[in-house]
Amino acid sequence: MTFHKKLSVPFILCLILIFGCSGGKENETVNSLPAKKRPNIIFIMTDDHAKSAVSLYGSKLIQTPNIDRIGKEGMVFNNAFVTNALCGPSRAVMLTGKFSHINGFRDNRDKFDGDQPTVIKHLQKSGYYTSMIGKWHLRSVPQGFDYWNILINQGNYYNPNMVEMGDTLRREGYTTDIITDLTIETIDKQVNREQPFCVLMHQKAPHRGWMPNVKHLTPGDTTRYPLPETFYDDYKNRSAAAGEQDMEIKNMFYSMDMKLHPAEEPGSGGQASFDAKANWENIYKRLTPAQKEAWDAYYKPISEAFYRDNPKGRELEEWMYQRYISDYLKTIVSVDENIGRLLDYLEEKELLDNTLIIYTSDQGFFLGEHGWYDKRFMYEPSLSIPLVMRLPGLITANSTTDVLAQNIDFAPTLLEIASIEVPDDMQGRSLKPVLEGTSKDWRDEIYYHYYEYPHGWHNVKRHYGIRTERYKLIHFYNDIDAWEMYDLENDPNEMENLFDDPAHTEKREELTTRLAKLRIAMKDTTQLLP
Ligand code: SGN
Ligand code: CA
Repeated sequence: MTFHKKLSVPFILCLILIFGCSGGKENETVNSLPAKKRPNIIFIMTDDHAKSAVSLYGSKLIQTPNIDRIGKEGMVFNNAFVTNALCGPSRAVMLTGKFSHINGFRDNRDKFDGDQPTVIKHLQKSGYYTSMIGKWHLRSVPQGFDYWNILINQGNYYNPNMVEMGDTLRREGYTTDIITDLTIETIDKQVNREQPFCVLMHQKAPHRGWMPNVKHLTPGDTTRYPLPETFYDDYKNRSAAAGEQDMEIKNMFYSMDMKLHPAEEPGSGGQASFDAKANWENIYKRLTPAQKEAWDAYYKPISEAFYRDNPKGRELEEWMYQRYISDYLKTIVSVDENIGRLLDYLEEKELLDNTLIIYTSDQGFFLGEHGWYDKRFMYEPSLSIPLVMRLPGLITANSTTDVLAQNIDFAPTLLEIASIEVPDDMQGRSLKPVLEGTSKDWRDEIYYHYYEYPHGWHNVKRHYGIRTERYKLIHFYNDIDAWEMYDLENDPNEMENLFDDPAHTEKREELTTRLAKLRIAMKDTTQLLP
């Protein structure tokens, strides 16, 4: 990796304020365990990685041997979910252990109130060296980190500008590799210290744009991926919310999504006012001459064949699906190989025995289910996240769990594993007893609330809901008042809304009452009016 140009020096004042008062905490502990006995923490989070694209969950699309290794040497969570399937909100939940309506970050327009307590601040205060590398997306300056180096906003797949403690640098290379390099460098500086470390490694991949590393682009590649059963969904038997979204693959952008050149833009891409072509030109311009050459060698023949063959109707839709999935998965190949590189490094430095490693994603993603890409809905593909954790001594290898876990649980889990008392106002629960195999009375329902409407991308209406082991109830509100209920055992693809089915009246009443109670218990007083 080479660093070139120093572009600007923003945030300096904030840094002086933040870092000027956060030093000198190295050997402080707030509990009986000496700091060095406490495990290090590596929290790896990707952006938009669907469970269906992880081989240990039985993916039909990809092999992810290194993510699988974390799971096989630790615990696999089969039922892990988010509270709000959008990037910024998920990150705010992870940091605070509180729902969006409490931490104040409801949708991607919000600015995270960094003055509030976070798991990172607690870890730092108790003696951990804390660091954050990669996608931040919370719009305020990171607080509570001894070191941070973040992408600006969504960041770029190639040659990203990154803000390192306030200084912006353009780094040359592929971002997934760069974030991993920086993580390893950060850990390497901590290896011989008594102080435990906690690093958040937040990859941009596999977020939209889906730009693979050129080394994974083999011209002439003809791999075909299976279409999901529900690809040609007609959205009947559901509320209007499912039909009125703007996240159908057939409307994707021809330029930035399909990588066609030259590209007309027949679809809305989820946001008709967005100038996709100009955006794509700016992204392409950032590539080095060598990257452009390898890029064009792969994508130019694809464009030429597309315009020559001029597919229409279902042939076009399926072509778009294949194009999308092919690039999406290639970005995950890089994620996985970099995790392998990180694991090898940890093994070489003998850090594997005393480091908690977590792999997860900020939410799930639609990979063609219902004809969609993106997330937001409380439906299974976006509500669910991959989640694996590894810490020998605490977690028995090859263990799995079906408990209903949620990203709200990450903060209390890290605290309890670091022997720090979990503050009463955190709304999640520590998963430590689950990891140890001693949990009793685990929750039997989870709560969800999505807010980014009518502004923002993809036109998904506001909604909240409850999911139990078997059932799900969702209320869409704002400019609609519609309910959906699913039996996940008989209808795992969520195609039959049972809300008005007389045979399910009793279940509907039960879930409606439970959801109302859950809203009160979670202190969600959001107005449900337009
Ligand atoms: C971008 C994407 C959207 C995506 C949001 C939120 N458009 O705006 O498709 O839903 O991010 O994603 S893009 O054309 O600019 O890529 S999130 O993961 O950050 O919440
Ligand atoms: Ca995301």
